[in-house]
Amino acid sequence: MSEFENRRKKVFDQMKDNSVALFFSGVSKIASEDEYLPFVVNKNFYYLTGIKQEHSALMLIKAIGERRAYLFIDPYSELKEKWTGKRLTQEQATYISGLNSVYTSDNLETMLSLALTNENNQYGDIDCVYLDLTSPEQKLKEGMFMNDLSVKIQLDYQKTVIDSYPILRDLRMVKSAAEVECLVKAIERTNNGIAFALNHLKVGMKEHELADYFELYGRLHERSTLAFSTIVASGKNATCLHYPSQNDTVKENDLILFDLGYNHEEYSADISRTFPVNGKFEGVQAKIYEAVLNCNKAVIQMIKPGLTIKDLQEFATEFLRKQCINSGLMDINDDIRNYYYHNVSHHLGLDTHDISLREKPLQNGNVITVEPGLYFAKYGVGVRIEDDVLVSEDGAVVLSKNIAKEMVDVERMMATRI
Ligand SMILES: [Mn+2]
Repeated sequence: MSEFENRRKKVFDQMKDNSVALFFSGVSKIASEDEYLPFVVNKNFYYLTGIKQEHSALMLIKAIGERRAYLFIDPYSELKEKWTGKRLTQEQATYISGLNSVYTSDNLETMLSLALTNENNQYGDIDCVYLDLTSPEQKLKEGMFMNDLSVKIQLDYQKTVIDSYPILRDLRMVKSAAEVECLVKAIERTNNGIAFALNHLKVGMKEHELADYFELYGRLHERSTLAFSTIVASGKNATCLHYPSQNDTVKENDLILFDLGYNHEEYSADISRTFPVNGKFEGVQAKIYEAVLNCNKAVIQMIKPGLTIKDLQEFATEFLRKQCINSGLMDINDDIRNYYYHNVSHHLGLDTHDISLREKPLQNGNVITVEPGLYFAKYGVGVRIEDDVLVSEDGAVVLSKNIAKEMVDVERMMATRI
């Protein structure tokens, strides 16, 4: 069974008998007259088909003793291809998705109507229809369309509408080997992009130039898209978590914080590292760096199925508190939340902050970030060290292990830049 077929099987397994499920790829958004924003496929649709073409749909029908899956794509058009580039043929769509029943998208409405009309229906009486109603992505991008469709199905066809989001969320939280491989590729390229940016690092340049070099590397290598807006922040700016302007000059005695990642096949890397511009961690910088690094390693060490992300956060907060007191960075009466003000972990996958049920205990196959940080504005220092790890029975497998983080390795890396 192919990867995508296997995923569809798991959705089928959870659908009620006599039901239909619909998934849509979405459409390109208008940027301005005759110009569209780059198309970003709906992640749940992609997860079930591997298809990245706009205006496509997947219909699953689960009748008693029968499972049917239909893919709908735009009719192949030579003219359209001359204007906007490659379009999938039905054969190519079958090859990618493993779906043998591929129809042109103008058939969707008729076929849905046939499936939902009870008289002489080859599938028997369908009772309910699954729609993706509440995934954050759906609410943002296709909310209006989904609401209209939901109303139509309830009023015109008298069918119950069920939210498919919980099914997809729970499936997507557990990664297959193929998904982990995509994440590893995204992470490896991100590692190369970091090295490329560091090779161009010079005192006196603007922070955004480093972000630009990182992004250029991705574009030069398979035009890798960004998993999220690149963060490069030097000195005190690193104490702002999503520091947007990146217009300051990089100074010799600053630390510089990178939080960045590329996609590979829609899967996101999410990596943070902090480097000394002059090549050496000094004084208070070294103290802060060491506290964060110790915390990063301690959290990775404790990860196992059964714990929750909340457990990791509580552990990390207490760990950082003790580290800061012991190394004299913080007074015993001071509140650690003044210096550590975000979460230590989130799920990672097709979305950088992947859809998940945060309170659900970790399972084999989850991929999460581990990203403690400390931010001391009074010293002009912000440090975050973020790895991407796979949860397994034997603990955490660090997918980003090739990206230097030990102080000696980081210093060696800075000394051997090209
Ligand atoms: Mn992150």
